[in-house]
Amino acid sequence: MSRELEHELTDLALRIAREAGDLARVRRAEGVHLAATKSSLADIVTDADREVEALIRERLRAVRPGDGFLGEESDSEQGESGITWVVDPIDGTVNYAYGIPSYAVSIAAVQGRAEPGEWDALAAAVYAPASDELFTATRGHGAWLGGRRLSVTTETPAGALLATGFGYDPATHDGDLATVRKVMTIARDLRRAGAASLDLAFVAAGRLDGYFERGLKHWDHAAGALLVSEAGGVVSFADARSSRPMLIAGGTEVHARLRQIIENET
Ligand code: LIP
Repeated sequence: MSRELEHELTDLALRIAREAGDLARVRRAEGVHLAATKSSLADIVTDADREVEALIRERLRAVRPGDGFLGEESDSEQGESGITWVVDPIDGTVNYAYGIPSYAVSIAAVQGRAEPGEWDALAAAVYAPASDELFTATRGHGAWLGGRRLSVTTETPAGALLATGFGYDPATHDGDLATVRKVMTIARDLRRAGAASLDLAFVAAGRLDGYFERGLKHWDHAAGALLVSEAGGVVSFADARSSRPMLIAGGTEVHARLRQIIENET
């Protein structure tokens, strides 16, 4: 992969994420309409989710018609370039529907088989329209918030500020809360913001010391995971082959301590 192409992919992701985020912001102000529910009544999709993903897909196809596409709200497409775009048009959909300003457009370009642990993430953009913050990363060239280079935290003398999330299936909540109870032994406090891509962007920016969540979809974490690794952090999956793998992210020490607790909890 040429360095030039990786930077071109990041620039494309950046431009489209901003345009898509502006559309999401306009639709939010106009009023959000529920389009459907998916895995449960709590797992919703709005008209804006679908419209924003269609815009992203159209913009990508116009510039790179041979690439694959894997998005939350539309059919996947293989492509023949070896590059796949992994897209969550509005990550934090429930927040978006309720008017809580913690949502983001998440766009990642990956090379190889479009499976976490098998793909090479090349470029990422996570755009938070409500705060007008655009996080980007290019493989081997760092993670950035605008012109500021990002770094994960390395010391947690008062304990780690951690974030997590819960799935849409109420039957999984007891087990996830049991994990929270065990993880709190190393935490100063816990945040639950409701958008994995922003939780990962905040780990990359040093606003969180670590993040863990079971059952995320590829599009929830593809871009944010590259932000964390390019900011000097570590992202891994415990129970990688289970139906609900546990994503763990943080600086080296926090990641290791989270992984040890989570792997020893069963
Ligand atoms: C959301 C994730 C969040 C998780 C929610 C949901 P969505 O993605 O970003 O971390 O806790 O349950 O999966 O559905 O808003 O794209």
